[in-house]
Amino acid sequence: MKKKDAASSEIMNPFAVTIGLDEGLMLGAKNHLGRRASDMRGYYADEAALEQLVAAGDPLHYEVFEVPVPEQAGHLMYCISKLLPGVVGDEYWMTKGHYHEVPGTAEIYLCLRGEGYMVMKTADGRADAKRMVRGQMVYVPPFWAHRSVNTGGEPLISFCVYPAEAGHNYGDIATEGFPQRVFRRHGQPVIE
Ligand code: S6P
Ligand code: ZN
Repeated sequence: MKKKDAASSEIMNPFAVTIGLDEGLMLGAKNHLGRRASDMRGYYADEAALEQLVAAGDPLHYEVFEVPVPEQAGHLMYCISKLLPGVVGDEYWMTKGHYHEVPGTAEIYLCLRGEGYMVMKTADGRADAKRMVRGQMVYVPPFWAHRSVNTGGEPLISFCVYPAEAGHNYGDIATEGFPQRVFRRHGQPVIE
């Protein structure tokens, strides 16, 4: 079924939202997603190290805050993504990563704090990674799966914006994985 677009709906009223740029939060967020170590099973190279982390208290890995808008073409969804620092074995903490369910939709990430990478891939075999530091904007074009990786010692905080109808496709990435991964080698991030 074709999703409605904003033009076929009532005109909504403008609104404003306060964002904690350094804390990585959105005041009044109605959607708050938190993923813990135990939610990341199957994503890291060192499964035993992940299980140790789960057994040692199952710490929070990342959070996403959203004040939702209608999931209709014409609207823009936006969020704050806060990825905490750490390693699983030698692999830096990362998000699951996803394609968009509507694959021809792009996304903008503006890094507000921390350091890391936006790791990306296409289904036809292309791969890329862009550095994320405060003030750096990464444009994720349509058809590119994307994952953020925190290579620093503080939270990696980003503001993201994408078409509201985009949705998330986690299934393909859960099976395909990303060809590029970021490991700590001699204390430094290395993309392998
Ligand atoms: C949504 C956008 C972000 C991620 C968030 C968590 O399109 O890319 O809000 O959802 O960074 O990552 P993931 O891969 O677990 O959804
Ligand atoms: Zn996305």
